[in-house]
Amino acid sequence: TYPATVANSSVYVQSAALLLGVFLLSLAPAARAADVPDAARSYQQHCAACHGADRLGGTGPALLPENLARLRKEEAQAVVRDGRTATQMAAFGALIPPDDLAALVAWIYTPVVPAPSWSEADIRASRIQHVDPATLAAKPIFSADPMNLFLVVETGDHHVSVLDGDKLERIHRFQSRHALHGGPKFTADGRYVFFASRDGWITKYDLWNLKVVTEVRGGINTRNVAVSPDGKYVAVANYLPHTLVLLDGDLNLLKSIPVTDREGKASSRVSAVYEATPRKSFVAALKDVPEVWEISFDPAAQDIPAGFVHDYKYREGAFIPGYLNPRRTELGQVLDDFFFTQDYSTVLGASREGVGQVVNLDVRRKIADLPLDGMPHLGSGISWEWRGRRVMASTNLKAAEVTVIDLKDWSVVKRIPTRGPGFFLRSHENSPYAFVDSMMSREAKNTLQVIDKQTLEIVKELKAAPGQTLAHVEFTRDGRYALASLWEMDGALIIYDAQTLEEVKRIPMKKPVGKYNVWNKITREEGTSH
Ligand code: DHE
Repeated sequence: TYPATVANSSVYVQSAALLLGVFLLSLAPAARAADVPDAARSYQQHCAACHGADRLGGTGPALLPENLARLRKEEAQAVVRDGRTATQMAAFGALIPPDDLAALVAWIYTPVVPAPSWSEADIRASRIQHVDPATLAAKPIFSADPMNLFLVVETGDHHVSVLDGDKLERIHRFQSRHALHGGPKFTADGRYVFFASRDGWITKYDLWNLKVVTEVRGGINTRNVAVSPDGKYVAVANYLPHTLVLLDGDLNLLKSIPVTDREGKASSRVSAVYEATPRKSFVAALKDVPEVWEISFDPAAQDIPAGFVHDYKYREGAFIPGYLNPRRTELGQVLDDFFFTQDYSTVLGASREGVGQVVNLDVRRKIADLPLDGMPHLGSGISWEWRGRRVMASTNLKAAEVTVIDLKDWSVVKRIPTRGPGFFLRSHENSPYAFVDSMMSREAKNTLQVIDKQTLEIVKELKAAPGQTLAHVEFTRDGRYALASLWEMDGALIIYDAQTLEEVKRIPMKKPVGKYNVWNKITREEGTSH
C-alpha cells in the first residue's frame, strides 16, 4: 500500500516525500534516526509475535546484538527477506519494501536499553509452586499402564495430550507453556516429566497425578532441558543469556554457569544439553565456542586438576570440584548438534555448516572426521544392528537423504535418497522399519517414507493430502504401532500398524508436533531420540 498512498497524494506531499528521501539518502549508510520509529513500528507489526515485543524472544529467537553477533547484517537481511530453512522463520520480502527491511535489520542490531538480563535472582524469583507435593498421590490416579503412556505436544493451541499407549486413547489434556521445544525428559520411574519452552520456562509435571507441580523460568531464550534419572538434577541449555543452568529436582536453582571459552573471552549460546546416564553427567553442545562440556551430577565425582581443565574461574586452586562443574573437550570446530553412541562414550556431531566430527568423551578429543554434507540432524539419529555391525542413521535438513554410518569405522554405509530433506527418523528394536519425513520439502512434506532397516531401501510411502505435513513418529512400548503427526491445526495423530503399515486409527489434535513414549524414553530405546 505504500506506493499507492504516495501516488494518490497531493503534489505537495509527493515533493515533501522526495525531499525527505534525498535527506535520508544523505544520511546513509549510518543508522538513520528518522528510520528508527518506522523500524520499531515495522518490528511490532511483523516480528513481535514470534520474537517478543521486547525482542527477548518467544517462538523465535531473541533479536538482540548479543544473539546476532555471528550473523552479518547482509545475511540477516536475506533471512528476513527469504525466510530460513529448517525453522518457522517466514519470508517477509513481499511484505516489507527493501529500504524498510534494511532499516528494520539495522535496528535489531542496536542494543535494547536497559540491557536484558536473567540473573540467578530472576531465576529464583520466577519459581512457582503450583501444588503442595505432600498432597500428591504416590501411585497413578488412572488405570492405564504408566510405563506405556504417550505425551503429545500440540503446538496449535499449546496443549499436551496424555495417551494410554495400550488402548491408544487420550486420558488427559492440559495447557502447556507457549512453544515447547525439544523432547520432554522423564525420571527413571516414569512419574515426573520436565518440559522446556522456547522462552525459558521449565515445567515439572507429575504424570501419576496429572498435575503441574512446579515451574521456573531458567532463561530468556532456551533450547532444551535434561534431567538425571533420579530426578534430582535438571540442566537447562540457554541461548540467552549465555548460561547453562543447573536446578535441583524441585526446580530450585543450584547454579547458573556462564558459558565462555576457557580463557573467559568468548561467550557462547548452548545448543542443547543431554543427560548421559552411564556417565552420571550432562553433556552440552555449544554453538559459538568449539568445545563440548560434560558436567557430572555424581557427588562422588573426582576433582579435576585445575591446570588440566583450564577452567579460568577456578584456576586459583589446585583442583576444581568434579561435581557440577564443566569438563571441557576442546575442538577445532564448533559441534552444534550430536548423537550419542549407545554406551555414551562417544558423540557424533556436526556444526550447522555440516562439518562432522566424532568426539570421545573419555579421552576428551576428536577421534575422527565424519564424511557428511548439508545440514545433518544428528540429534534425531537412531541406531540398529546391520549385517553384524551397529550403524546409526540421521536425516538431513538440507539434503534429501538419510545417511547411514558404520559406528565402528565412521564410514558412510549408504545414502538413502528420500523425497526431500527431513527432520525426524524413528524406529523400534522390535520393528524392521524406520520412518522418515520430508518435512523440509514443500512438495513432499505430506509424505512419510518407510525404510527397511536391513535392505536399506524405501519400501513404502504413507501420504497425507497434498500441502499437509506428516512427520514425527514414535512407537508404542512393544513396537506394534507407529504414531505419526498430521501436523495441521485440524490435525490428528495417525496410528499405523507397524507390521502391515496400514492405518488403524486417528485421534484429532491441534497441530501435534512431537510425541514421546515413557518406556521408550526411560529405557533409551535404540530407535528413538534420547
Ligand atoms: Fe527442534 C528437538 C534444535 C527447529 C521440533 N530440536 C530438538 C533438539 C534440538 C533441536 C537440539 C534436541 C533437544 C531435546 O530433545 O532435548 N530445532 C532445533 C534447531 O536448531 C532448529 C532447526 C532451529 C530452531 O528454531 O531452533 C529446530 N524443531 C524445530 C522446529 O521448527 C520444529 C520442527 C517445530 C517446533 O516446535 O519448534 C522442531 N525439535 C522439535 C521436536 C523435537 C526437537 C519435536 C524433539 C524430537 C524428539 O523426538 O525427541
